[in-house]
Amino acid sequence: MRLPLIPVPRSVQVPDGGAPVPLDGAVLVAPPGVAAYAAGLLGLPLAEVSDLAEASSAVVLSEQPGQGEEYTLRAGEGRIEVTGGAHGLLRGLATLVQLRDLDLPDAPAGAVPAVEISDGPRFAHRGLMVDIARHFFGVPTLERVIDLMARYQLNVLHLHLTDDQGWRIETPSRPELTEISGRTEAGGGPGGFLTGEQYAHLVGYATDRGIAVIPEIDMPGHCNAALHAVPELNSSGEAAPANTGIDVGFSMLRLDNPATAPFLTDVFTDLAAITPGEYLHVGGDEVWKMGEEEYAGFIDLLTGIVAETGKSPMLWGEAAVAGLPGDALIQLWDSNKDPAPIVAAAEQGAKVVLSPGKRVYLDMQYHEGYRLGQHWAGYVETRDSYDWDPLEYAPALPAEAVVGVEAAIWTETIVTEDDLFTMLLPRLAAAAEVAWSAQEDRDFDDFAARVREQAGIWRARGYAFYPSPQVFGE
Ligand code: TNX
Repeated sequence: MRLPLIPVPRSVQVPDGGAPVPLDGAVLVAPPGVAAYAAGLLGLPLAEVSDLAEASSAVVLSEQPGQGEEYTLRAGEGRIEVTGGAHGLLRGLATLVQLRDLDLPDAPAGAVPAVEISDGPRFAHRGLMVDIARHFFGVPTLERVIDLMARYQLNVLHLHLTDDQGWRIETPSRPELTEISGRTEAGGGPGGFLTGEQYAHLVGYATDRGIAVIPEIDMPGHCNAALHAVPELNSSGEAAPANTGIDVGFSMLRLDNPATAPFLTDVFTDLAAITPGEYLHVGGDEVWKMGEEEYAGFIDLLTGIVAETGKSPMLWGEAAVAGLPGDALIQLWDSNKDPAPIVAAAEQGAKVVLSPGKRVYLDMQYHEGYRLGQHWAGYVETRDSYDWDPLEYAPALPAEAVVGVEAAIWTETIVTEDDLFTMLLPRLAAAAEVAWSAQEDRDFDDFAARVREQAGIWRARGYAFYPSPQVFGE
């Protein structure tokens, strides 16, 4: 039996004639770090190891320190045992939930087939960037995004929190940012922003699922929301008008403005204070109207401020021209640009995450004339997101510098939650498998068959998706 799991695990063995394990009536034994989350996810009561002898069926999670995200899952004879490090247990749980939810011929509803799985990720960074600046998406939608990410073994949620159209994160040192630019968005809608409390809730929700949140404040371009809320950032001293269009590349801060450096220090210090993770993303993309020297000065300033906060900087690929510190994480996105500066930075120790537009920009239209999305990087159908090898994508990069893959969804044209999930699915599942599974275990037709099985869960959970003809047929 081929199990329709996504991403495809490293090794799956289905013993002949093994009886499925019913979850109905099972008890759960789990270490404290994951117990509450696992009990909620599986809907099982917690028990002690000493109770196991009497339990007719049980799920037992046992933590083995130092195993990273690797896990094993064994189901049979009334027991489901998952072993791994703290994060490995979470990945094993994601697989267990898929096994429970899928309609499998050999297991009744709610039961898990007898199986032995041993699994672990190809890449350490498996991300999704969500732009909540062009159009705002709040806590309920982002929780549903995180749920989906957890289901498919993704582990980094990158939130694009600011852009020309709005400022989406409460920034205590500069309250006017959200008071003024929290109310604007592309197309003139009401906007919105995350309060510090809501943001902390999301970070906790993600952390429970083994997902790190990387917040981005995009500077020194893509900053009209700041120019609109903070007059002194403008050379004229007057607030810029709000921007509700979707052009890029026009706005920028100025390095010689005495208000600029204190502003950046304030906002990134505030951001660091609500970020338990290692990285702050400082942007750096598409500053089209700035000279090279001023741009490099900005990148130095930004990476210096991030260092002061004790974090490491993440930046869009073009920032590599400035020369980056060895702890930088570079997000390569534009396949048309010369990769030499990124290669040079990688040779100095920087790491690279791959976000090639023509593969994993999930705001690209599925096909010509599709009702959502743009197409500057091409049309991106499911197979485009799936059929590529990250290590062959930028061959000049030292392989050890490539730490992962990050899909991105920009929201210029994406307004509703259904729009968002229609663009994410099924391509996010493809990106997740690219990032997790070994290249030699991947095959598009096989993936498409598994997506058809997974779509039942999407329907049941109310996730909109694009019925790609490549997957579902014409
Ligand atoms: C490029 S990718 C951008 C974004 C746009 C996106 C639209 C990148 C770093 N910048 O500002 O939203 O294209 O696809």
